Amino acid sequence: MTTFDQDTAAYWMPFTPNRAFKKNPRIIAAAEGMYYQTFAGDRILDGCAGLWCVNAGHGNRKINQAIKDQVDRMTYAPAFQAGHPLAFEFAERLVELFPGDLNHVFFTNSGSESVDTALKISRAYQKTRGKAGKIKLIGRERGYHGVNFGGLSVGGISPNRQAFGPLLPEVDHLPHTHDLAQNAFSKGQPEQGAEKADRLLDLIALHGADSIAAVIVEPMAGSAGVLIPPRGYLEKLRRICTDHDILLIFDEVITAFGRLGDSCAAACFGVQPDLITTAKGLTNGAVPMGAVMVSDKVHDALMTGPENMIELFHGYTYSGHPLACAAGIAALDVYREEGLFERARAMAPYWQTAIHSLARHDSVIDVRNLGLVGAIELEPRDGQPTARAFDAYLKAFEAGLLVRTTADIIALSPPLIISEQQIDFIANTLDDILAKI
Ligand code: PXG
Repeated sequence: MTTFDQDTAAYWMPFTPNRAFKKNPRIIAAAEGMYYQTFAGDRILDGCAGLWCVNAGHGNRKINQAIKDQVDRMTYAPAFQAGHPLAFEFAERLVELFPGDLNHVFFTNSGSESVDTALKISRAYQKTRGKAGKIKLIGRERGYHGVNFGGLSVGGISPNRQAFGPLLPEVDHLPHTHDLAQNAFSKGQPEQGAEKADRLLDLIALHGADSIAAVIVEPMAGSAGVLIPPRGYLEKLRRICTDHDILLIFDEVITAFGRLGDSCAAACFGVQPDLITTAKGLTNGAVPMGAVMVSDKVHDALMTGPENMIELFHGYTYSGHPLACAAGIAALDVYREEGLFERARAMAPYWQTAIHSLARHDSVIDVRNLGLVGAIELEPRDGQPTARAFDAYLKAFEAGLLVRTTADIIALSPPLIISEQQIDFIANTLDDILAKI
């Protein structure tokens, strides 16, 4: 196909204003390395690593080859009551990469499924050790944990929730940590706000620790517009959870696999959760897959009862799918061989300087960054929330740069293979656009 002349009516696009999009579709024809290509032959620099997933860049040869080889060997093996070698191999490789005693892996097919799996494992854990009353799940305002009912219930982005109630009962939320009055234009982790973790103590006082199974947070919130944890905040959450016998789940669908310059945010911040949810960079986005990393404590508590009985009545037809495992093992090889986590860490200071140069524009009310993540928050236009950022999005696309916007925030998360020149291109392109909007 060298042009796009398809009828667009049948495809109901996710998280997209369908009617507006179909009047003016933006269609991507191909992708390689840092770039997309349109049918007109224009190159577009990918400022978002797909949707935060293509950490090693598009079309990595080694990952593609691994998938092709596996296609010829076996494209499916039953996930229940039988296995295939790649799922075991991939799990072993993942365990090596994650810190502490996260020594067990439950495979899913997406971030949303990883989250619902982690929430279910948390409740099952509490029940199996005789704490059947510990059922409440605590999320956070502005949290994004995917779109299934569990993740939606602990999530805190109101438009995502409003049409779909009632959601899960027995859920409560911590306040978010975003505080422009105190922390605007912070470089890296903001200084102020660790005490927001103390609100968990209020929820414990309100509900009783005996009723709470788990707390789930994104260590760095991505979808809600890149909210960087204040210094000391995650450490405090960990301490409170430990003190009150509550599981701590880090949702690392975005932050795992190098985004912050380490294997995951838990390693980056030196804070050890009991479970970690992942997806996206797990396979470099090449084949859909998610994985929940589970600690010895939680896993071992569930490995009880008669040995011929299923320990956890949960799983998916495509858990540990052979093509996804092949892609994932190759992705881990590429991350290691190309030193991409270290590369992200090494590039982070250059990235920080480049994107903070955009602070000079009047419409910019905050610039924030961590690892290879950045956000530029714009003053909303009077009576037209989101319009200014979407204008920037469209102008950037025309100028050959793909960014993400959420509300009036431009979010950036390029593939970890980005060069200094390409960082300059992002900063210069946005600089021109911000001068005009
Ligand atoms: N948890 C977190 C923290 C996420 O960021 C999910 C769960 C759900 O993953 P799935 O694979 O079910 O989509 C996500 C997904 C964006 C953007 O641009 C972010 C996500 C997805 C699409 C776009 O901010 N995060």
